[in-house]
Amino acid sequence: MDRRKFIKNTSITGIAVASGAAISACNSSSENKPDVVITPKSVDKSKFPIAICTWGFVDANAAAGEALSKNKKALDAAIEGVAVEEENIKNTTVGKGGAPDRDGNVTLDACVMDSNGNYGAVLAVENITNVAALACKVMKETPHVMLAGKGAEEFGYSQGFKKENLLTEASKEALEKWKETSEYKPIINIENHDTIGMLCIDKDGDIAGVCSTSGLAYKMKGRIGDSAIIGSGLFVDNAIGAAVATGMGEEVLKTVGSFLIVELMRQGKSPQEACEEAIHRITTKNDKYKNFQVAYIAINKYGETGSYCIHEGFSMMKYQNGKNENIKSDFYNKP
Ligand code: SD4
Repeated sequence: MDRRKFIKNTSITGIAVASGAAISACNSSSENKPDVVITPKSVDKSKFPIAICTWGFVDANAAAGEALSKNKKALDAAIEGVAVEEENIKNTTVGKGGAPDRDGNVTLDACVMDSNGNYGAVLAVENITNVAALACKVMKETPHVMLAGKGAEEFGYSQGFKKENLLTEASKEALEKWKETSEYKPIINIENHDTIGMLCIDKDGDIAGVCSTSGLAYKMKGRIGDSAIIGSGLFVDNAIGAAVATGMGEEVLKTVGSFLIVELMRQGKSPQEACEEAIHRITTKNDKYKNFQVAYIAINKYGETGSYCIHEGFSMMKYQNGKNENIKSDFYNKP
């Protein structure tokens, strides 16, 4: 059987040709470079479960890790973890208490991807806190993958989500203060936490991910960032790995960063190398990179992880073997 046919006949769960502890590329010289395919036997499941998330969201990552330890599936655990920050009104970058757009509307973007490559997203949703769970409902209960604005909100109520005012007094005051200058200049490493992106591998070795945000503070009404967009804010391929982004969404969107990282891992790069290349893709194309932050985290099928960002100050949480650690990320912009 020739190689092309072999790949074609291979099931998506992955019969495989890779071996050893790292994903290796089948970089034959033929014009038809096959995908990396991983044999379930080469994955050491004793390393699992693992939960990683952007920034120092200790409680959110612990919640996901504990859910995974109780045998929850990767996506359910990630949604549970992210909900901790969506409900935290002190967090002005995610969910309830998130900073509004310049007209005072709190609009949330979120998406989920499961281990079968399914995707669901909601964009610019108002008055609903748990938008990652809502994105999951879009994935499971509708014939679509994305719902935006009022349609997403109404669908949420039909699914039992409650209507809440997401704009806190503190956010209102901060907006009034911002209006004194109305200078739109997204802050690098705002509050040292930001959009929450979470990637989980469950005990079975299956990968899923979630991304949830209130977007950039004082954005224009109607602005959508990367977080809910497949391939940009989040991408999961259960045969290879997953990646998730935080930071200046416009830059992530222009380089389709999370998809890029997963494809680089497919070609044999480690999660760390892939995150670095995705950041370099931005810094080489945009000489204004000193003015904004972008950060990525990634995990591969073996449970290896990586993270990289433009500016110092980003970190990743990692839960494994009952330990929940904050890991500082390496960064591009060094003096
Ligand atoms: C966005 N990436 O809407 C999100 C927001 C974020 O740091 O992560 N800010 O562009």
